[in-house]
Amino acid sequence: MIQRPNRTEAGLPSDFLWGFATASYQIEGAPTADGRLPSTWDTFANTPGKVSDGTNGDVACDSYNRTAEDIALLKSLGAKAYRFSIAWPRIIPLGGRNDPVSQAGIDHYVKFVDDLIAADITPVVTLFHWDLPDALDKRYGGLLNKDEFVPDFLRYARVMFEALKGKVPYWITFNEPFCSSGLGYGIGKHAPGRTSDRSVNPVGDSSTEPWLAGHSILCAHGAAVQLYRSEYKPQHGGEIGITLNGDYGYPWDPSNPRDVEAVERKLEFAISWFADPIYHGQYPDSMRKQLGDRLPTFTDAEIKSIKGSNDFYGMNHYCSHFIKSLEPAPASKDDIEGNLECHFFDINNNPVGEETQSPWLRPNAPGFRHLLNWLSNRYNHPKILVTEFGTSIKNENDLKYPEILDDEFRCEYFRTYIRAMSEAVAQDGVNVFGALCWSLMDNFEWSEGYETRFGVCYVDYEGGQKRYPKKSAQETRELFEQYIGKV
Ligand code: PNW
Repeated sequence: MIQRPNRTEAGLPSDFLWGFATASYQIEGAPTADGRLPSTWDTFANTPGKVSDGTNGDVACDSYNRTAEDIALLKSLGAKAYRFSIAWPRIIPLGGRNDPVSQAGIDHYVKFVDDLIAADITPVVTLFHWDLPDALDKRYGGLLNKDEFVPDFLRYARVMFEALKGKVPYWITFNEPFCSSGLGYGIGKHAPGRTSDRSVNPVGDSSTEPWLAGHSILCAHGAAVQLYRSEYKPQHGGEIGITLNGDYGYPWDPSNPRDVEAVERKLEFAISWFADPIYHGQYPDSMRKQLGDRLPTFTDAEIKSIKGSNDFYGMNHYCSHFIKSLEPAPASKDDIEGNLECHFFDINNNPVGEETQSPWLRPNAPGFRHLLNWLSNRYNHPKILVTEFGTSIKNENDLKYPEILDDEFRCEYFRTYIRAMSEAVAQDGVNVFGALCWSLMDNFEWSEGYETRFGVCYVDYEGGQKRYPKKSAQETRELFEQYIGKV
């Protein structure tokens, strides 16, 4: 660990970049505007039984038609940065490298970025936040077909690098490849919903497909970074990286060495699956050992483009679990997590945190600081941009306006998490240079639809999508302002 003078217990640098995050399919609506065609998420959400409340992103927050309103909202909340994603099906509706581009779609995002800059808000742009053009899935199997997917993604990336050159200081190639691969092709909870579980989907093979999908993403990321660095960065500057999700783990039984070991394996299966090739040039040994040749291998050219491809580490982090090793390892049941189980309670029945509306999320702020240190140590102290953190609240959706604006639980989440991050920076020397709260506003929460809210602003879906800042919108601003400039 890098030693820093312990000038303060908790603080963030004076140029710290803070703000809010969203993603195209979750907020935009307008599914056919400017020539947009369906993404795999449109198809998935419109398949009965896939989204718990039977909804889809057809209207969502209607942000495609409310860009000025959203920028004014960000401004009123004091945000310095905004992370949003571009919808590939708006840029190249059919998706492929020989398919036509939609100039209207491109113009929309160019204007949006220009308007953000004019409002003095730094754009943080994600190229792929899960809305793959459905035509590519139908044409060749999407992420499963690396040789087709990589050149198609590269063409899309080039169109956006060209359109936004000189305007975007932080590019993110992919959001959470673990979710695209593991949830999309392993358990089938996300688009395209493929899995070996025949009660969920008649097609898919969870014993191989997640690793193929993940491999395609890594190769496409490497190729896009190589393109950016050779043709855009020299003249236009800007940094590029990938966003990886990762929750922290504690041993379910700290006195059991198998559980202690399983914690490391859990972090490797969730995070190092992608981060090890990027920082160390190969998949983690624990994954190779368990998966054998079900885990693909890189060609020399691929790994050359992937190793060293992060200018910064994009970190999404929400929560922690207690980790229980599965013994003996069942044939393939829990491959995706690494032959282990994640629990909310430890061996003595202590909860990791309080219940929320999300079946996978219980807040535990110390885990955030632990994970920041784990990443910093394993990957040689990278610059970290926290691209998402936040929480849902149990039964928040039962509340009506104006009571719903009093989101004390979310305020407490941000109080403890921003404090933990500020301690990691000030006391442990972890190099975090920015943090974006998930989310600017309530939105389409994937397979949980609109019943689960993550916004610091309430969206009235029955009242014309009007946005109202909750208490946490003010609280996050005060918290960042309190810590910024203190190291
Ligand atoms: C992330 N899970 O998704 C995404 O990047 C956001 O789009 C999303 O809205 C946010 O976190 C809150 O969920 C996840 O089931 C979705 O473990 C589901 C899971 C994890 C992350």
